[in-house]
Amino acid sequence: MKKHSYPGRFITFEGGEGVGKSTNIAFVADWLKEQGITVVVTREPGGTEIAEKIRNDLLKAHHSEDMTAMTELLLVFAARAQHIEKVIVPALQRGEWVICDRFSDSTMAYQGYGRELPRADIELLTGLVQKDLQPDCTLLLDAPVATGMARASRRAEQGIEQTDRFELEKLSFFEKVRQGFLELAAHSPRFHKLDATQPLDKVQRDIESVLKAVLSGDVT
Ligand code: Z5A
Repeated sequence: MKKHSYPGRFITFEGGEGVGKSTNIAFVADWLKEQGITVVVTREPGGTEIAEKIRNDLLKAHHSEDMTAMTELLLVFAARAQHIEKVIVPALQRGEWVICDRFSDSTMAYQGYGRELPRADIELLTGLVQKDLQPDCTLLLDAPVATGMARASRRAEQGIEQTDRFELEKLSFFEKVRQGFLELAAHSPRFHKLDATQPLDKVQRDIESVLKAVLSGDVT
């Protein structure tokens, strides 16, 4: 896929549950604003009214029937089509930086590696929905599955959080997802894999180095 030609930058955060995506996105948004950059923070699935409705159905733990893997895949892309056209591309056209919590690498990792849907189908849908849009830079926060799960459950104890449909999956599912992310990162120069088991301030110094490289044009 060729690079997009919009004046803004598109940065995505990827990784398993509880690795620190939301925490570090807040840090990145503040850091970029300090550099005088206008930032749009968004997430997938979601980011628009319609896409958030699709998210609710995707994450709802119990439906009266099972959701098939193909339905899940198509819902993810339906939400993404709306998100790209209504939020991501307009912001990039205005020259803003879009920081997105998950994007289509999550689809390849969860629906491709996790659910074992044909990767060629996912690539086909990616081309159809994204056209020439791909992230300029993807920060993969990597940690053992158990570490992310422990963090997420500690966070859940502190607030009111409902278990979502993915959280009902077995450990082996999340191991396949992690492996998927690692394989994607190994084959694409836009990925920056960061060790998310480090103390938060060290993870943030690592993220800062990547962002400085993006700003100076050394990356992408
Ligand atoms: N999904 C899919 O299947 N296909 C797709 O295409 C897309 C998504 C786009 C919703 O994702 C689900 O959608 C997701 C995959 C699927 N399901 N799963 N699993 P989500 O992003 O909304 O949910 P999530 O992945 O479960 O994210 P999360 O639990 O919100 O985790 P996080 O944002 O990465 O972590 P956090 O909230 O920033 O941090 C967790 C806790 O750890 C928190 O208390 C922090 O203070 C703490 N923390 C963070 N960093 C550190 C460090 N370095 N040290 C110690 N403690 C830390």
